[in-house]
Amino acid sequence: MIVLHHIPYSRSMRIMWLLEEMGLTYQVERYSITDGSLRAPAYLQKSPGGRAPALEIEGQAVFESPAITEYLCETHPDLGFGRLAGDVERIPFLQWLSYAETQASIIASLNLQMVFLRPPAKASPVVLKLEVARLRASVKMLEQALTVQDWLLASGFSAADTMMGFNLFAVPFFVDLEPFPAVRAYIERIHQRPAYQAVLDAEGPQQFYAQDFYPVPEA
Ligand SMILES: N[C@@H](CCC(=O)N[C@@H](CS)C(=O)NCC(=O)O)C(=O)O
Repeated sequence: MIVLHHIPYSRSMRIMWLLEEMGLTYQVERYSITDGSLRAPAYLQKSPGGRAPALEIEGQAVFESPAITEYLCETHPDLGFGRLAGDVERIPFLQWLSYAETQASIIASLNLQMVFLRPPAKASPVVLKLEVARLRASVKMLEQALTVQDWLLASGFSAADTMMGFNLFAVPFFVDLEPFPAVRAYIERIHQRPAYQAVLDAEGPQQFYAQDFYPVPEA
């Protein structure tokens, strides 16, 4: 039995989407970032850092979304979502798995400063401006890659794309995507995949962001 420990509309969406793409049967245990459930001793045994996702599979718990993604791809090579050792795309595949986390760390910082911080705490507009600029630069890199191909790898859709899906759900809340037509078309392609739609149906309306866009406040 596979159990996904999941926070709606978080990085664990990556794993839910990959499980859907793979057609695997799984159960979902839902958590909230704010209610302390990630700090429960039973959960810390599965994910010692108290983070989601964690995946219980074949009698063990795996945490870190790139590791879970790689493990699922390696244990289901026939499904073709990974690029295993020896594949000509092995290096770009691994790079995109990690790059998704590089970009997600900026998103996490912006979430903390723009969504979670409550008065009297106040984020620094200078830091926010820098973080948004760094996120925009990371989107520009995606734009360059996606201008020449439909998916992150030239050979087609892969688990590199399921890693990036969560990021591109979150990025438009902080960066205007108008100057990035290839990224917008990529998001459109993601939404057209039945497995991604199944995730959205399971998630229901997002309740994480209270507004459509978070502009950087004036200094
Ligand atoms: N590098 C980890 C990051 C996991 C992570 O930080 N997840 C967030 C949700 S997107 C979380 O669990 N946050 C809870 C907290 O920070 O307390 C991964 O990719 O799985």
